[in-house]
Amino acid sequence: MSKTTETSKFLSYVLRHEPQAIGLGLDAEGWADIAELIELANQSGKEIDRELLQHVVDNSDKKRFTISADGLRIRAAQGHSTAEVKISYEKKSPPDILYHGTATRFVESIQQQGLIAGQRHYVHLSELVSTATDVGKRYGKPHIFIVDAKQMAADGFVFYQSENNVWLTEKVPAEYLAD
Ligand code: HQG
Repeated sequence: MSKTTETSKFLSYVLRHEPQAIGLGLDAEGWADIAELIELANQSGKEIDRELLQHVVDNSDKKRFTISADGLRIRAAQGHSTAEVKISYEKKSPPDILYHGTATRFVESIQQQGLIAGQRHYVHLSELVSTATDVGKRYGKPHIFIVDAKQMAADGFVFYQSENNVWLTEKVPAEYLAD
């Protein structure tokens, strides 16, 4: 694994899931102080400096991380599970159709229960089948669900879009899913 990928995974871990693993604090919007993050990472044996951090942020295929305009703070754009964070995403009207990629072994359960957020704060949906396919492949043979986002929005379900264009919603009941 390259140093860039390794650092990206480390950042996902501490900025989305377990900031306490290195003693890091995140505010409710998910922001960490970059100088503090670097110091704590180094103390825990991860060699990171500002340059490497910037390189990871600039080269993230999914633009997973955002650096604040003043250059002092960093956060993960989405995907959080830690209770410390509750990003105030802006509500946004979704496209008519969105996609969710999963693995074939989850299909039956999803058809029964709908899509649930699980550990994360939201269900993640994408505008492109290709993105959904890549997401599904992480867990096995991919299966794509088509989400009737237009009907969900009409029925009062709220959607958000993260800084890196992932669509988020709290759940998708089975009646809005097709495959
Ligand atoms: C599944 C990546 C059984 C769901 C991606 C998924 C994404 C159910 C898994 C982001 C279920 C959760 C998130 C139900 C949902 N029964 N299984 N009722 N409802 N599931 O990783 O959406 O590379 O927490 O289909 O690009 O796969 O990390 O969510 O397979 O945007 O930046 O439960 O992570 O981004 O898995 O992926 P996850 P996800 P990064």
